[in-house]
Amino acid sequence: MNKTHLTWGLMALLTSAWAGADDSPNANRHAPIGVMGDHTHQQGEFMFSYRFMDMGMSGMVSGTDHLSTAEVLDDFMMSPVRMDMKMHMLGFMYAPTDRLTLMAMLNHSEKDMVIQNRMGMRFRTHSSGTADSKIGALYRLKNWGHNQLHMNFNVSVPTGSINQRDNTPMAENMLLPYGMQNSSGTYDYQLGLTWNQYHEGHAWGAQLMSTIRTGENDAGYRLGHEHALTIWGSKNLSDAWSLSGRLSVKNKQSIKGSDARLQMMAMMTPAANADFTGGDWLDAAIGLNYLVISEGWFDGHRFAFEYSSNISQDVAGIQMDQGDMWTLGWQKAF
Ligand SMILES: [Cu+2]
Repeated sequence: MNKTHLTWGLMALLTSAWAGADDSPNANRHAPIGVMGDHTHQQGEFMFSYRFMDMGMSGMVSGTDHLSTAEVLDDFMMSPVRMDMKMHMLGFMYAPTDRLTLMAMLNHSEKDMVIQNRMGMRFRTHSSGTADSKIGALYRLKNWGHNQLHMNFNVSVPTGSINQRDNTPMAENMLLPYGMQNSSGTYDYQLGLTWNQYHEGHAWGAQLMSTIRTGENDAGYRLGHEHALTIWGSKNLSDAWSLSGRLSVKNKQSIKGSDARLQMMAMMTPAANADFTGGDWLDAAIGLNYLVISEGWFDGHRFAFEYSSNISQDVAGIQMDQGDMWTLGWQKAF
């Protein structure tokens, strides 16, 4: 064997090893579970997913400053104390071609808010039901080296309700404030750009996503547009396990217009003020991805966990402290 043969042989071996490593199933081929529309599929593939998100907020902020309940009660008759939001998300993806992946998502939300009034009395309001649904497409723009760039386009259909009510000490069956509703009440468009860089032992990714709301809902307002950037990195612990870190920045505008039915309540609690809904948030998250690699029935199933915490925030008016969120997910492609 001469040098040329050896070189070609080595190159072939390296290429197949590299290609093998790159194509072989491994946990960090998917972004942290809190990221949506992070990956595309091969022609003919489809995928089911389920996510459970739980977000816990407690305390109030004004701009960047934390406020005590007593401070809020200096200006308002009632102050939110705690809020818990749970979301169940059922997802479906299908790729008619290598370039195009279609997706759909159904959501169910449950929200609880504990409120305190000036007399020191606390009460709880609850809302639950179908939230807004999403249909969309991911279009693969470019692959080069270890990189992939794709575009995201989603339409959010207002299948949720902007008329959630509950009993309170003031009145029975009262309309709940904006944050307790589970719909925008409008058709919203999401436009995004997603970059992934895959290596054998680690991966990088970033996603830019804008949510543009259209028109005005039946109650005479529309939620603020949102712009978000998230950047993540993940490291394989083995083929099956990967560890991830992620940073997200989000800018949200305040509600345009207001719900006339909340006019009285807006004077009583900051939660019912439409101008107190915008802001900037920076969150950091850590996550764990697990891909089952076995001969058994669970082969190819993915399980993932992510815990996210607010690092800094600058909000319009007086709002709830962003707090912590965790996400649990399952995914399986066929
Ligand atoms: Cu998928």
